[in-house]
Amino acid sequence: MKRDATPVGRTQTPAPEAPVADTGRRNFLRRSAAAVGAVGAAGLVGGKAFPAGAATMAEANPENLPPNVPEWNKYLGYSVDWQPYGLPSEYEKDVVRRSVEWLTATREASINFTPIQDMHGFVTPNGVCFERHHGGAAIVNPVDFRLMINGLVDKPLVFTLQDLMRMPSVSRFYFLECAANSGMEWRGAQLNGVQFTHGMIHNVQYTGVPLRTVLEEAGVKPNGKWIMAEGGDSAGMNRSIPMEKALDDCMLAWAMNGEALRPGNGYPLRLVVPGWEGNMWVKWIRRIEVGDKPWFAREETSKYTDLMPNGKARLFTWEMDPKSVITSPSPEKPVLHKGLNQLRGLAWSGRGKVKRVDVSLDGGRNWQEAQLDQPVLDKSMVMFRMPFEYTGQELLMQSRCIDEHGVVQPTMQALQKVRGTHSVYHNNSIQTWLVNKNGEVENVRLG
Ligand SMILES: Nc1nc2c(c(=O)[nH]1)N[C@H]1C(S)=C(S)[C@@H](COP(=O)(O)O)O[C@H]1N2
Ligand SMILES: [Mo]
Repeated sequence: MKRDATPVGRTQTPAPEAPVADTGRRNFLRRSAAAVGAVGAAGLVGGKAFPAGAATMAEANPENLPPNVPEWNKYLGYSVDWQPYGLPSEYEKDVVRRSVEWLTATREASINFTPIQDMHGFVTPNGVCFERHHGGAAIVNPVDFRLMINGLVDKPLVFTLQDLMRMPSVSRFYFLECAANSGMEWRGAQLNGVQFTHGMIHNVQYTGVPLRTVLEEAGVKPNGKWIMAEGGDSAGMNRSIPMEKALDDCMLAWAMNGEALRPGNGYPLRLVVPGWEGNMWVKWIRRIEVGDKPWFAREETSKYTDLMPNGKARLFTWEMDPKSVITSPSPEKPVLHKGLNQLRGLAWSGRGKVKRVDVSLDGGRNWQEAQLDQPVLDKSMVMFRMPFEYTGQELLMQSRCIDEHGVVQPTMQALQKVRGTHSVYHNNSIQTWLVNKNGEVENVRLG
């Protein structure tokens, strides 16, 4: 009998589209029957429920199932020359970066999001690390690349990439979170997908030279208290960084996860500013100037400042506070089975190590301690896991991160008491997922 050659399974899953912001959505009222009904339809995108899970629910081809010998078991496979640079399985084609059309005016000064719902551990694969560009991704020929150090130094220097690579290097895992991550959610539950609410983050192993080594080579003058890092892209994006941080744990990195940086993430060289907002991690870096005061660049005055309730803007809010999110279940990862399931999520703190992650299944009334994957590293993501029982009841899932300094991830209500309602950046509040009676998961705000 001739079989259909089309593989069954993920290839039939429709490609997910960008989510629709429903600004009219009401905050979800705790456990009220009317409210539960009201949120039921809100997660629909173009008439389709948010994608994931469809794959698992697709029907298997019985001819491939035991006791039959499956198709791939019968024929010679591909040669070793088939993929000089390896790509994921065709059945993983939904694990991709996605963007939101209406979020930015152009496609060059824009952002895409990491599919964190599909991360199985704390390492983000290079091909799905989100990218944020202010003037498009620059394509730099490493032969023509130079890094210049000038300003308040004993000897201004110009380095080639090879010069830098000859210096003593280190490899370290760090998360990079854009300060705007979860920025839409200040206004209530907005985007129905964890990729979109929390996906402006990645966690990779960087290899490079400590910035301290390079600055010492140039010799910082006693009045050199700040550096200005400048990018070599069309935006020439630049930021001021205090000398203390520059000499502490900053790196000039040429590699991520053991290979050269990807062009979109700053090839051939980027600044790594552990724990601090992503904007400061200047990509395609071409110049570092040493000065005695900050530059008050566009990205630290007009942007990346926080408007407080008194009408004044906070400047220089560098550290990323403790934060966590459950990545499965999530709107993209519905609960498909009654009985025992495994929950997983990601946690991080720009202030140091994650000490503990608590999980609640009832909207924050009761908390249990989740299990943390090892190793737990400084200013790196941690994956947390917890088994849970699903019997078809509604659940209100939350996670909260506590870091080694005892700083606890706040509720949005607590955060707004301090920050007011005019912020865009630095939303580290607790996320709530409503798991409904069908196992579908919805982004909700507890009122
Ligand atoms: N030169 C340059 N550096 C840059 C940017 C940029 O547009 N140009 N974007 C910044 C912002 S806002 C963020 S969040 C991070 C994103 O890093 P990624 O693209 O590797 O995710 O890079 C930062 N460094
Ligand atoms: Mo950013």
